[in-house]
Amino acid sequence: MLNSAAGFGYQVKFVKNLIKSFLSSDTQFSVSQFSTSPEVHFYFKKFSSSGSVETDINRISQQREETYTAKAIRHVVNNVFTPQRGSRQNVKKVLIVITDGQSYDRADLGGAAQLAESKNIVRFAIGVGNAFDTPDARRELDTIASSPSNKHVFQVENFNVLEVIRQNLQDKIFSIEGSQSSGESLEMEMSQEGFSAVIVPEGIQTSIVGANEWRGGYVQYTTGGQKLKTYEDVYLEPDSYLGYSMAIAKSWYGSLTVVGAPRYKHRGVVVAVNRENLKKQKIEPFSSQYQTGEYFGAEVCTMDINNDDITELIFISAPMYMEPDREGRVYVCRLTGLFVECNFDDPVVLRGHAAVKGRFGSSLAVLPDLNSDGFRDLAVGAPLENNGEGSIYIFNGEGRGRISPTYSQRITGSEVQSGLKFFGLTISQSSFDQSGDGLLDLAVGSKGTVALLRSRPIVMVRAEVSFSPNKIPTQNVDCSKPSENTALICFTMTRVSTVDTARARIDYTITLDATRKPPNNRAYTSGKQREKSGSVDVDLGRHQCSTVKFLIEACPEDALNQLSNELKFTFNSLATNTNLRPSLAPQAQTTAIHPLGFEINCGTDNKCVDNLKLDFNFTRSSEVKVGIDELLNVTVSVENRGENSYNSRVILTYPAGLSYRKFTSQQGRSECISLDSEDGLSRGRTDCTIYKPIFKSKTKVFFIITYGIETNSQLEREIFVTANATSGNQEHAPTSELYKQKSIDVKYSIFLTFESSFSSHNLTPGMNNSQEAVQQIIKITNYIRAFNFTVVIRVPVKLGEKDIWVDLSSLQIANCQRGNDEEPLNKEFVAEIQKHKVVDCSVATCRVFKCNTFMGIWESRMYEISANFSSGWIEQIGFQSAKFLLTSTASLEYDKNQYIYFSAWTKNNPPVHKIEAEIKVYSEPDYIKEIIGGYIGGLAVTALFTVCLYKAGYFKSDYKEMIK
Ligand SMILES: [Ca+2]
Ligand SMILES: [Ca+2]
Ligand SMILES: [Ca+2]
Ligand SMILES: [Ca+2]
Repeated sequence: MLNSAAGFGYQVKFVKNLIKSFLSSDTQFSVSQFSTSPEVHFYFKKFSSSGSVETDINRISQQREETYTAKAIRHVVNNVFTPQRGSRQNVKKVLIVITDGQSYDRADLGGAAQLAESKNIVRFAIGVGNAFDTPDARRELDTIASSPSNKHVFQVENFNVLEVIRQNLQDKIFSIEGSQSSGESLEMEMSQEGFSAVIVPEGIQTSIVGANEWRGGYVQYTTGGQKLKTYEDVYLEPDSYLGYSMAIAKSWYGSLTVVGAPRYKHRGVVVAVNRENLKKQKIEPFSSQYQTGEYFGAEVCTMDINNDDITELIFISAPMYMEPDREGRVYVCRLTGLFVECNFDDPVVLRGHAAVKGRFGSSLAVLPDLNSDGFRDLAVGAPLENNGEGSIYIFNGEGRGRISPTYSQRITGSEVQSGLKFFGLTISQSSFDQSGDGLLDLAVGSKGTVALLRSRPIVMVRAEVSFSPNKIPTQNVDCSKPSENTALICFTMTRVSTVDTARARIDYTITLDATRKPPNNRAYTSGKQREKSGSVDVDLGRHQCSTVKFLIEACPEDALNQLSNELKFTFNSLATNTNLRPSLAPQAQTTAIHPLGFEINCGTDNKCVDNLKLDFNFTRSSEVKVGIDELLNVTVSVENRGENSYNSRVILTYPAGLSYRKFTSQQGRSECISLDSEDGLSRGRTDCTIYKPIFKSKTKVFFIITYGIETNSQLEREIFVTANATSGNQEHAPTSELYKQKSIDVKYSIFLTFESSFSSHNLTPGMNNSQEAVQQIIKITNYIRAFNFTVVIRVPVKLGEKDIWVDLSSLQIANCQRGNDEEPLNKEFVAEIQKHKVVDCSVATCRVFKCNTFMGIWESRMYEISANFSSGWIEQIGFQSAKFLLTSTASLEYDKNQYIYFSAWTKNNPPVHKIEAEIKVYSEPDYIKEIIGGYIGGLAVTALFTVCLYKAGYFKSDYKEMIK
């Protein structure tokens, strides 16, 4: 509708150009001019019959009357948009009103617009010049135009620039051409609707990838085709291609439409739209990762791995992502609640083979569970691999909502059929059994050909091993030879997927006692081998067995821990005439331990609780006499008062000075080995096994361990021995007695010899003033070991009331201390002396000298008693003429707790040595002195005695025999 106001020539030119731009399309035009009365210049019918109306338009002349816009609209609606005037059914009707907004029938504009609306006529109002200067004029344009007015009202400064809006108006008209409904989504045309589509609970959802200048989006329809919702993202840039790919993800909290826009900013983005509230999550790789042109989001797909109707994974492909050696990748994202987590920091990606071109990820399809492990699998197409031959990859879903990033299979186009091009360009989103074998098949598209790939049957193989006998005997066995056993190894193949026949060869290896490193294995086949291999052919449902004979070491040390025998097998499918070769289910256990245990007799609970009572003693020894005793016998007893005890042992420890000599079994079966202290500091250790391998219930052992004691051993004053009983049983009765420690005193042998001179003196009784010089030498020699001791010398000094010596104070012994004088026990000395002819400390008062000394081994020391006799004391004895002995003594004092005197015949008491002087009493004095000769004689005795010691082997420490 042209306004008859100013600028009419420009309006005519505008209309001509507008019509010209639609000439190639199926658009029809009618032109009217409005003033006081509207004038139709030509109807649709005329336009369609002539095809070009340029001449008609050139002939239009301006009316120059009043402006009645409402009246004109009503006229056009009622008289032009009618079938009689050539208006077609089921086409979009558009009314363009060019006006300056100054109509005389403004009050009726609303009604006129309503009338047009009721006939689904879309109205554009082009306001020219002053039309926007006044609010009334502006309102007039809004009233005329369809809503929203911002899309239907155009503004131009004046008529001569009408041309600038023509392109825009033309696009809008062009875009609504062919649409069924009016008044909305002018941007929907050219939308390429259906580029991708998904089925949703409400019906179907199709993408409109070209809508809004290729920003894209999607539309939701009911199954009946009624439009429900449209999703457009006005913030995306033009040419983003949102909707190029689309998938639905489901969670407990609702569902998402996952839509790819692979040309967004030339790198792509994926949008996850909440289907409830249309809230969106934008998914895009970090700027450090993305590549221009990678086509991120070219394909999206969602995977419910475990068939519980909840999506675990979302795959997003970027088929043009370039790596140095390959092209294309698929990002693996997880769905958490309604959030898509791609972890772009360290993304999980699926990749194909190295190839110059690959386009890996050009197609994605979630497959049924191909390998029958309970998890769905994924196919990814790479149609440009192998110079455009193409291939597809299979990735296996896994538990806990994951997918293995390593593909399980790659199928190239040439494997399927030679000459295929772009194999894997598409993969069918649903799989059915087309081959009729009950197994699902996979349709893969390539250029001009669809290939149907059959899936292989999946079978399961179970291995069983039984042993005969099923327990290794432990009771009353002959420990001199190994025991025999036979393993029966059986395999059973069962179907996992639908299949009637299947054959396979099983190659197996059994490793006996596999957890022990050779040569510690307790079982072996002939030739001491621990491994035995073989193979069997199996059919579906049938049991196939073979046997392996082997030996078990006789009475092994460890008869408690079972033999862990490992069976490994490999599966090699064999062809049958009807079926494809089977595959082994991935969950098949191809390695397993088949234990063989030892016989246990431990009651119904099969748990052995032993109750060991350990004790020991030192076998009649109350102390260790170093240098005297050569051996120490330790008697050990162990009793098992509970259930069978396994690998029972007794471990004794003993001090460094003892050395293991022998083991003597007294009762029961036991064996000991021992290791003496090597460094002289740590303790020696004796390790005894008791009834190896099983110390049965209610059994006892006794044995004696003999340790040698070296003469030069340096031991503590008290030594101790420990004994500890152990067993392999998990549990010991609480009343068990497993540990004992016992001590024994240690004494060191000592041995000394005494020698002294023998002197003879003649005295005349009654000559009180006569004197006789006396010199006695005592020599002490120390053998065996160095030690501290005291020599006690007792010298008679007084008989009755008379002094024996002239000057008592001069009686001294060098290096000795004088002690207290000791009174005799017997005061009646006359009769005693007359009877025994001896004057000693039993009848005389004696002076005591104590000589403390330390003497090394083989050292000697001499003490000298030197003084003058007086003769005045002799008279009181009543001798006229006689010979008697004046006897001093030398004895030893030492620490009796530490040392023991080596002398069996004195019961280990040290000797009391007598130092004797012979006194001869004559009626007449005799001055012959014999002192010197006597002294020499004494020394001769000493030398002889020493020679005797040597000859008897004293120096070999075997002097005990010699003394006897
Ligand atoms: Ca799931
Ligand atoms: Ca699977
Ligand atoms: Ca099939
Ligand atoms: Ca028990």
